[in-house]
Amino acid sequence: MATNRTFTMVKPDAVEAGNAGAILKMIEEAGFRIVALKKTLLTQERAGQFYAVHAERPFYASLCAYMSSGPIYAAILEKENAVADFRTLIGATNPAQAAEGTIRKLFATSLEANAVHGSDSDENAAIEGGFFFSLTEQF
Ligand code: YYY
Ligand code: MG
Repeated sequence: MATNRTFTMVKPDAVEAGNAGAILKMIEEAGFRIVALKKTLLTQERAGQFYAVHAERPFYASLCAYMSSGPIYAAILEKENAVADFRTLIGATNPAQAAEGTIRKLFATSLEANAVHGSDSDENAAIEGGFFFSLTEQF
């Protein structure tokens, strides 16, 4: 069966709360293979580069401050239909609207501090994975 890849971050709120392990366990149990994984800290400038697509949005400055407020886990994941299936696993952006049993429903604390990132397309998954990992780290 053909597989493809997505990219995720366990965001600062979830790492701070000690939920990174539980979240990675849910991801593996949902059938995703961890291709690459690291714990790291974004500067505000790097967070701004990662979320550059949102630069004109009113929440951008706060989002960049939040995403650099503490360590994150960055990971590349592989599965059949990875991008769409991972968006289903994490739930809606706003945890108040996320379905029962989704990662954001279980672990997010607010719209901004929503526990995890998930890529929105195959193209962005490759770009975002490359933001954190060299090709020799992706196996
Ligand atoms: O892809 P996803 O993370 O579900 O949402 P995006 O619309 O790409 O927004 C990125 C990020 O920005 C979101 O996870 C939380 C934050 N955010 C916010 O703080 N306030 C909003 N009104 C929309 C998004
Ligand atoms: Mg998005």
